Amino acid sequence: MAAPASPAAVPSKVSSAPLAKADRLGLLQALERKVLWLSSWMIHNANHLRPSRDGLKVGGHQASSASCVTLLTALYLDVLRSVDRVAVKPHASPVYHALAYLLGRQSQEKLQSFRALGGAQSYPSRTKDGDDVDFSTGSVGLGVAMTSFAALVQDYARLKGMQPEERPAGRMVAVVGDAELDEGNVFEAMLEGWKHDVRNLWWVIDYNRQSLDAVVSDRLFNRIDSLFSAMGWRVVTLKYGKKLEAAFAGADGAALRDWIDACPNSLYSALVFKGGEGWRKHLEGDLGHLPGIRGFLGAHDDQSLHAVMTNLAGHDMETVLEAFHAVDDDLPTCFIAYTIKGFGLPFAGHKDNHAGLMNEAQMAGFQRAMGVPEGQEWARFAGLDLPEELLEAFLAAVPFAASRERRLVAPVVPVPDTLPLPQGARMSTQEGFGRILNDLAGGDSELARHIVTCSPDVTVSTNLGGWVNRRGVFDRRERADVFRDEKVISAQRWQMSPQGQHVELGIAEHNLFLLLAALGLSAPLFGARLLPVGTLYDPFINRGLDALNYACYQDARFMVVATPSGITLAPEGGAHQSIGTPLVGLALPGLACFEPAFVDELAVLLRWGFGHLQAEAGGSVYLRLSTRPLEQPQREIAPVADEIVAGGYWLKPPAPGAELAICYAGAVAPEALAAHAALLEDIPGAGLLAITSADRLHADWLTGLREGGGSHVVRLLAPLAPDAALVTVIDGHPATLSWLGGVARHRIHPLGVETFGQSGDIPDLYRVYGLDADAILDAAARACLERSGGRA
Ligand SMILES: Cc1ncc(C[n+]2csc(CCOP(=O)(O)OP(=O)(O)O)c2C)c(N)n1
Ligand SMILES: [Mg+2]
Repeated sequence: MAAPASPAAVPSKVSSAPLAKADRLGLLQALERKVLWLSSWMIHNANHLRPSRDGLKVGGHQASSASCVTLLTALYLDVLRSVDRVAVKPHASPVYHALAYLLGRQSQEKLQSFRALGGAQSYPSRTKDGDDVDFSTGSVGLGVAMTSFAALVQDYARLKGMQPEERPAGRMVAVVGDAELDEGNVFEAMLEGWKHDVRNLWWVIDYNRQSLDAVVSDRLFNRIDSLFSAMGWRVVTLKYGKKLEAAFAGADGAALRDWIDACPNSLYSALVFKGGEGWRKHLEGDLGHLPGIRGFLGAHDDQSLHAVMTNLAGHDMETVLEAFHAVDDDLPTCFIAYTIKGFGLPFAGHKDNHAGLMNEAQMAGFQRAMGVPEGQEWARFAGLDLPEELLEAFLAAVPFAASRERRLVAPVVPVPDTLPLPQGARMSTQEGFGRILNDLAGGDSELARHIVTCSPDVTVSTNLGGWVNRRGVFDRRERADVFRDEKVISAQRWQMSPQGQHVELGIAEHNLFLLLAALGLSAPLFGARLLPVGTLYDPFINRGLDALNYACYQDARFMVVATPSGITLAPEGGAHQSIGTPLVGLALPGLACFEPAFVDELAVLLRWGFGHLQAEAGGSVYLRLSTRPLEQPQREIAPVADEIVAGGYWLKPPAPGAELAICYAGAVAPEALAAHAALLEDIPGAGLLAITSADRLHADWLTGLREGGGSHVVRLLAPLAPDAALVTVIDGHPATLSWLGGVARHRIHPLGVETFGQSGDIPDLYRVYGLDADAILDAAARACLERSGGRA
């Protein structure tokens, strides 16, 4: 087996719980068997015993689960405390649920309906599972990285005194599949974690040297080991268990160790699958000339030889416990635990076992071996030869479960009725955003105290500079602003300290969304309410999209302010312009997407957003802003504030029975206004609809259709003639608004951007891409022609 470069010594020190060490170990080993049984049975039940109605394989991962039974049992039933927060590798979901079941936090019914509607989820889910999952996992690599950002957020809250004093720091723990380390996002997060000097972080790598398709390269882990060390992590390698170590201590044991160290991963895996006979043949062939090895082989029958040769540390409870308990500081620590995929199951080590399921006969054999009587498959202690009271008492005293309620609550931060409205005749929404935050930063409101901003190296260019000048950059330590101290004039004052309220990230957008996910869960995870606002360039939402999706899936609450957007960012060209992001906003659950045109609309939305982040049935918010300065309307916004939040209002109301309306979103407002003014000569009743949120309008429309009671968009369009035409226009994909034609069966002429952008100025680009006033008028003319029976 490929040996990591620098196996760390594992000091021995075991738990100081009242039970004697040996008793405790025995109990944990018994429960470990039970966890293996329950996780395997749960999957078997779902696939073989529950009637199938659709002919689909239900699935579940018996091999991936078996691989980390010891690690997870040790963690949950002995090592973790209730303040710790854990991301369990996705395919070990059954192990997690089995442990929760033993701890009385999961019902038998949910286990029986694993992967069925309402049952335990295939991959641990914070929102869909009822048994206290800390971090959802599923898309590999994300849960791992999430723990690093959670560690950062814990420090942010602690250093600001936002957590109760007496609450100790928890450990953020990821149980990681080794192939998860192929995901680049893990390393992006490691680098960012190093910059922020994160603490209390444990990554426990289930090093079974198998991924989905294959056995991993022997040379890989030498690299990975050194990567962790280079980032300042402690690396603890758990390679061999006690039985193997004892064999190594025997006669010619060093040769045995050398043999197994040098054994290629593929051969080791194949021999694990083949069993005792295979081991014997290879050891006789390679080391049979050594008397000590001959003695060793003679002393073991095939079964016990197999047990010794597969005694890797990740399956040796005693070794695992020693390693975990030996760490008593807050240095980020990576445990590389050698394991066998499918350990204890018939397909252990087989390279194709990822999706493998035991068949009926194999399961029957496994059940006999586990000593679980028929009919008692779900019984918590059946087949364990320890008294039930002892097991119950042990489980009742598990430190992790000491606090019944691990999900914390934090009081809602009051939001004022209105936010300050920046004054100015011409302004972009981006500038308006920066000025509103700057204004908040200058005050002393509760709201401002709970806002935390973050940005992936675009803080200044997304207009957060004013806020950061006033509120400072977060850092574990006070750091001087050297440029300022040296009297070098700069508009940016970046004072770094634990009081800072801005987290500056490197460019990786993926990290931004993971940080927002962690910040956005700080109330339930750490009991500290934070109102996170993250800024980035709109096109780069796609760069971090899986992490954004992940954040929303967990119901983390945050605001994304994406600016600049669209081809309105004209000189920057196609690589910096966004087309499809409004559709992302429309399609992503849990994220209310808005595209205001004017700063007074933005102020309404920001205010509402801070409430929405905190509302029970609320969610996250995405504001798609622009750098294009627009003439600001001088008006009282309050009368339309609710409509702005609902997604749209008539900027120029249509006459009853009007035959045409222009519906626009965002920065194309001047073109829509100009076209509308020109149209009024021919179509005096034409309306101009400001769409502030296609997303909210659309969602509300569908709800209305399903549940009756109408919807905002139906009411908005009601004054128009039944055969009226709509010309929609957005600096984004036209499908964002084209659905409006279906609301009241109006004829629709959607304008927007369908091909990649390029450099230019706004007049040129809007002309080329068909968003200017002429394009809108052309579309309106075609619509009128259609209505009069002419051909477009
Ligand atoms: C982002 C992502 N890509 C692909 C998959 C499909 N997938 C599921 S498991 C897996 C291999 C996991 O291997 P490893 O992390 O080593 O887990 P284990 O061996 O413990 O099962 C893959 C590719 C996924 N879940 N997420
Ligand atoms: Mg693996």
